[in-house]
Amino acid sequence: MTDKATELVIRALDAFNIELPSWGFANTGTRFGKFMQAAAANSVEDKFSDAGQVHALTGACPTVALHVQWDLPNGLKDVEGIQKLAQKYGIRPGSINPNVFQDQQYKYGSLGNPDAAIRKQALDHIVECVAIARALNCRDISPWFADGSNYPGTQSIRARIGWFEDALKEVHTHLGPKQRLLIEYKPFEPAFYHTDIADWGMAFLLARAAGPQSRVLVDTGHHYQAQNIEQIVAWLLHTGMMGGFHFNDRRYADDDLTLGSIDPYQIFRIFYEIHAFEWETGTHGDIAYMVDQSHNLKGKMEAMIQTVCTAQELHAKAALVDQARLAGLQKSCSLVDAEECLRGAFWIDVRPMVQEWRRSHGLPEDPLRAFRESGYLERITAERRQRNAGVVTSYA
Ligand code: LRH
Ligand code: MN
Repeated sequence: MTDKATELVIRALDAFNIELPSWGFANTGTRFGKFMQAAAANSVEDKFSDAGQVHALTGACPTVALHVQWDLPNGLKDVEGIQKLAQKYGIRPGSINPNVFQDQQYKYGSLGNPDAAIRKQALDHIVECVAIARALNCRDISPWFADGSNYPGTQSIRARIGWFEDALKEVHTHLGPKQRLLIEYKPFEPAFYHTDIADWGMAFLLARAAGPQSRVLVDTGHHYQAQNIEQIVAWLLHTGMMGGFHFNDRRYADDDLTLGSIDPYQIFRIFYEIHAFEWETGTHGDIAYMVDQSHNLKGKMEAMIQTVCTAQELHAKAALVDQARLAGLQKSCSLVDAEECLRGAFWIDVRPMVQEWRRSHGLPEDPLRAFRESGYLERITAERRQRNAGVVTSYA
């Protein structure tokens, strides 16, 4: 590879961080069951320890996303504990995820619930999450809403839009000057007739209506099969509404599989749109790259290390697209040459350059092998086996 290519990859990786989800280290499953792993994180301290280990091995994930109900069950009272863990494990709290989908009162929705008292409860929780983010010096609050309905005629879709608009406007008034509200959309599940925030357009309009510090969060698993996700990304970049990503992969629906395991070219095409935008505008996209996966079968630590390494490789490949040449080929409608210019970068084996980046940062060339040789898995398995034992889950 030319020095120019290596230089492009090094510069791209220096600017690339990806945030890990605390819940990706815990025992998770599907409605058909949860297969327990003895080494799984069983406390927020375990999650910081695991995230800290992945960052120590990869140098690319200095923050961990927190899900308030799971990681700060006592809300603001847990902030000091989190600050101590961040200190101890060298990993900063990242995006703050409210949870208005788990509790019983949210059966018919949270901000979209016909019951004003329940809407108020959900609003209060999200406002507390803004305060938690402020106390932890976290920039992004990223609520996802399971809200919707399962049968036609059972809810007023328009009334619920109004309730969401009002509530998100209220949330926005509580944001600190540097904070952002990232609105995540999802077409279905757990609601199977309508979901209140089902696609990028709905999230876009609600974010715009909420206020200038609100943006859209794109979870790659939250799209219908035929949707062109990178085109959505292009629109969000063009309109200044691109807030961040929840990266994962899927074959069917919101499968939450490891990034690049099914369709690595999809993530490459997304990174290409961002690199093209940054090249054309000379600006940095101000995008929160985050992982949102649940590792039901793979070892959670290995799956997370695999994910970070794959993200680095796909980001590096996209950085090798000759933007100037491609722009010319697009202008002259040189279809085959343009396609080969883009796809050619995807075929480049960037791993030697990524290893060089790791060496230059005193990091192991092969984080997965370094992890396997570290004894970390054996240690946490011994420590956590008892705490993870006896937790049997069944669908009914
Ligand atoms: C919903 C979602 C959301 C999270 C959850 C863990 O499917 O993507 O981002 O809160 O997964
Ligand atoms: Mn998500």
